[in-house]
Amino acid sequence: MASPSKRFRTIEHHLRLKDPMVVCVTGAAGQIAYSLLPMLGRGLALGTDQLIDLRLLEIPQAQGALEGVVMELQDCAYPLFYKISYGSDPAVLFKDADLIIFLGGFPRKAGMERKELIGKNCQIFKTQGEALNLVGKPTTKCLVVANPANTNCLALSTFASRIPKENFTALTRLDQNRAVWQIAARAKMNVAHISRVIIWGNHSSTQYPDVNHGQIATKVDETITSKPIREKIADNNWLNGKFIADVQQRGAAVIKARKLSSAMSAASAAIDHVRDWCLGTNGRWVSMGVVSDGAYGVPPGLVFSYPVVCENWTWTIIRDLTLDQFSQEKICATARELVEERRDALS
Ligand SMILES: NC(=O)c1ccc[n+]([C@@H]2O[C@H](COP(=O)([O-])OP(=O)(O)OC[C@H]3O[C@@H](n4cnc5c(N)ncnc54)[C@H](O)[C@@H]3O)[C@@H](O)[C@H]2O)c1
Ligand SMILES: *[C@@H]1O[C@H](CO)[C@@H](O)[C@H](O)[C@H]1NC(C)=O
Ligand SMILES: *[C@@H]1O[C@H](CO)[C@@H](O)[C@H](O)[C@H]1NC(C)=O
Ligand SMILES: CC(=O)N[C@H]1CO[C@H](CO)[C@@H](O)[C@@H]1O
Repeated sequence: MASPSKRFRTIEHHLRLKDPMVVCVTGAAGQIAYSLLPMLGRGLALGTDQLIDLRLLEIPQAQGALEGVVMELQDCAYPLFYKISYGSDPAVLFKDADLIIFLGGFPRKAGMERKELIGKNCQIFKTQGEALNLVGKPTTKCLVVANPANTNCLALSTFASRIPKENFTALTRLDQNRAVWQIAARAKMNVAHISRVIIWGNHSSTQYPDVNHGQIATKVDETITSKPIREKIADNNWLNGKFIADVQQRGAAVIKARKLSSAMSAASAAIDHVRDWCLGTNGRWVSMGVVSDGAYGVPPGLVFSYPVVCENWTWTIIRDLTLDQFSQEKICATARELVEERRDALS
């Protein structure tokens, strides 16, 4: 029998692929895109049977660099890329898109005020939201990665009001993945054993990585049993202190070491996010920035990271978790910040 990789490149396999989905990536000449596009081409986000009509968006000044990226993508010869196009006009590239991954944004420069950064990015997401509203399908799904991700996502959905709010999500999966690795390392287990670790709130240093509902599975003889993370790790000082701070500050630690912001891990998390949204989580909890309906006391309309389960492009918030006072305070603080930011963004 042919190996899976052989089958993947045969004409017989190719003839059975699903009709192309239109997938657009913005900021396509940037760092994250450079790691993300090969994963997309290998079918890690939408499945190895899903053809992709790929559209790449960049600002006019970056079209030269983007051409180079396109040449390399052609040279990867991914059978799943049915077509590759690129340009600088969102009204052309967003037309009939099924999925748009927003990586493009204005970077924070030294000495720049938070408000100025928010203003610059909201302008971008306003322009792109308006274009999407004109040419997008009502079923277009959007993932916002560019920072400030939660508020950019809110601005985008505000200006693309023809598309239901549930179709917009922001990335907090990177924070979840960071948290899960730390827990697994501490417990001397593989990450596959860890479940139900939650990221609440903003993708920033006020996010709250919550292990109170988390489990660690162990296999004893032939049976798999789960224990609460708190019981297994048995170190509340670490869990309530250094663990939370390290996850919150991880982005800054990577910048300090690499002199560049996280890109490979952000790309990998974005792929995880899309795969789970599209193909479903099969009951697993994952964290996503989604529009709040007031769940857990978060002001409605904010894009807030919640624990969700997904199936076939729909997400559902996990409800009725019991939150202790520590958790409530942390969730409240991150929500308060996002309310402020919404005010700045929409003013
Ligand atoms: N949510 C997360 O977990 C997470 C993690 C890491 C990085 N990020 C954010 O993701 C974004 C991308 O990061 P990166 O390292 O790839 O940055 P980068 O600077 O390498 O790439 C960004 C690209 O976006 C392009 N761009 C700017 N404005 C645009 C516009 N209006 N339309 C289309 N493209 C535009 C730029 O030309 C640039 O090529 C940043 O905002 C970063 O802060 C988010
Ligand atoms: C929310 O997170 C973003 C990063 O995505 C950050 O730029 C912003 O300052 C945070 N907001 C607040 C109010 O802290
Ligand atoms: C997924 O949802 C779409 C749109 O609602 C529907 O057409 C499709 O049949 C669903 N697929 C599965 C496998 O449930
Ligand atoms: C994920 C999600 O909720 N998707 C919705 C997107 O919008 C369409 C309507 O246009 C809904 O049917 C989907 O459920």
